[in-house]
Amino acid sequence: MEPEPAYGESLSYRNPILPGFWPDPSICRAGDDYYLVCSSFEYSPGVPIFHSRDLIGWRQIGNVLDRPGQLRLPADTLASRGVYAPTIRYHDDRFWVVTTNVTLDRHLIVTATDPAGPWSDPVYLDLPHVDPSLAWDDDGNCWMTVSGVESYRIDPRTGEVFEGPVPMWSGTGGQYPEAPHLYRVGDWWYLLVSEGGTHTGHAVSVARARSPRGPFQPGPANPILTHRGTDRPVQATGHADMVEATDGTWWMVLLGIRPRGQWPPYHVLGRETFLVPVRWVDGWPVVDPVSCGSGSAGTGRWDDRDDFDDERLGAQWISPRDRPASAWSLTDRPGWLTLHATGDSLDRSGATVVGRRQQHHDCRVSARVDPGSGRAGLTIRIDEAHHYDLELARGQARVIGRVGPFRQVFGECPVPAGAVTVALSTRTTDVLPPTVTSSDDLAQAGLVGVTAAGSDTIRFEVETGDGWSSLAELDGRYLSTEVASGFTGRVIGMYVTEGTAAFDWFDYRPAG
Ligand code: 6LW
Repeated sequence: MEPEPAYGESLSYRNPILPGFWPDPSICRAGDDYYLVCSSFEYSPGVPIFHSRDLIGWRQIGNVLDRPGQLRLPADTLASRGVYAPTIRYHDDRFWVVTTNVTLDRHLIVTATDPAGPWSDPVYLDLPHVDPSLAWDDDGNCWMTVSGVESYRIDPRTGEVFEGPVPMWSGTGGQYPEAPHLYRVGDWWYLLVSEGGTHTGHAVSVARARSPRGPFQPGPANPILTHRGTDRPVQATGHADMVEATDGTWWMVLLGIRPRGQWPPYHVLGRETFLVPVRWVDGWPVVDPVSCGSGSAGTGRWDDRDDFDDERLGAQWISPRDRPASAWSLTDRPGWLTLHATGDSLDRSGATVVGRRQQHHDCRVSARVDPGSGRAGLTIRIDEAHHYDLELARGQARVIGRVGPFRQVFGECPVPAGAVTVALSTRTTDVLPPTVTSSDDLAQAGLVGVTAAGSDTIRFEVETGDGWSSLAELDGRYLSTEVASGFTGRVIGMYVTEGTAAFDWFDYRPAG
């Protein structure tokens, strides 16, 4: 007989279950199906939604906020503002998502009978705080909990507020008590709260009460999950939600980061989604620390080639701020994604960018691009002030780096007219290779951006007809959240900043 899997380290799945910038996960179950949503910030469409049958393999089935009537992210929306921390619940034969557009300073609720969409127009609630969640009691009352932590009794269909704020429980004293979720388990109402901030102090704590109104009694072993002060490879664990599986076991999804380099560590993939089993001990949830399993890539298959042959743009494609319908087309040139310039610089919001998340520390992206008579290429970005671009314009390819106030051209070469194939690859090392003991060795090994803390290198290549030419290798740490600040991670995109360009295909491949 197969031994029962032990909790934690030896589970047969690999974390993160969603690698890349998919933070603030919320999960629900409807029959045998699980659904998960994440924050999307200044990117549209908003609130990516995933489906799974086993909690481990996830597939994006759409985006909850995918039309202007549901989401507006004007060009002046700041990076890392926009849509925060959604919650998804299944209740009364329908799906409910509540979230906050912090740019509008409003919470909103949308519903759907099919989680792949369409989702309804929003009902807005002008209540304070972030991280709204919904729970229904036996009397049919709907409680919206928010950071703080407090709750409001509302009508989720109209947005009417009947009662509140009702103070709940604010954790054990850590900063930013947030991400509250209420669960009915047996005769108790459990309140899960995150505290300590969403970076390395992050923690998850629990309290319970006989009624959603409280009084809440803290658990005996808070925080029930934190990696603060440890050398675990996954850090900043928190912002958790729980679900009861079909077999009666309980599971927690949460965010974490995978910092690289020894000191100070930095992370580039944003806050990612992890899964851990929950045990119930003496009436309280217990979780073990989060590990990555045997590899750093998630269990899912994330390699992805888009030939732009479909009628609809895939759900993985996101754009900073609103993406006007006039900015892109799959029909102007059939089999190609055509992009029209809406702004003339990637240094300012408003430019046309269609991208996807970088999900693996080591990956390779290639694309075939016809810049026409304009200016277009591939960009890897955190925000408008932190991006590296491989740009094609008037028979030249060049690499441009923008970091904070600095902007520089790093490499240039002529390219043939018409469509050109370009590539961008990322390569990381946690520590120095053993053969490298001096800065001369570094130069010999062709390693850039390497210090005693390890490396993160982004390489840009172009296919000129005579094979691949390397244009530049840049240090990736400047495209990290620690440098750029904010809540997001890297996105790799196709862009145009002058005229009209067309992309025949885009290929994303985890390396190794
Ligand atoms: C979110 C807060 C947090 O509202 O980060 O991780 C904020 N926790 O709960 C943005 O994602």
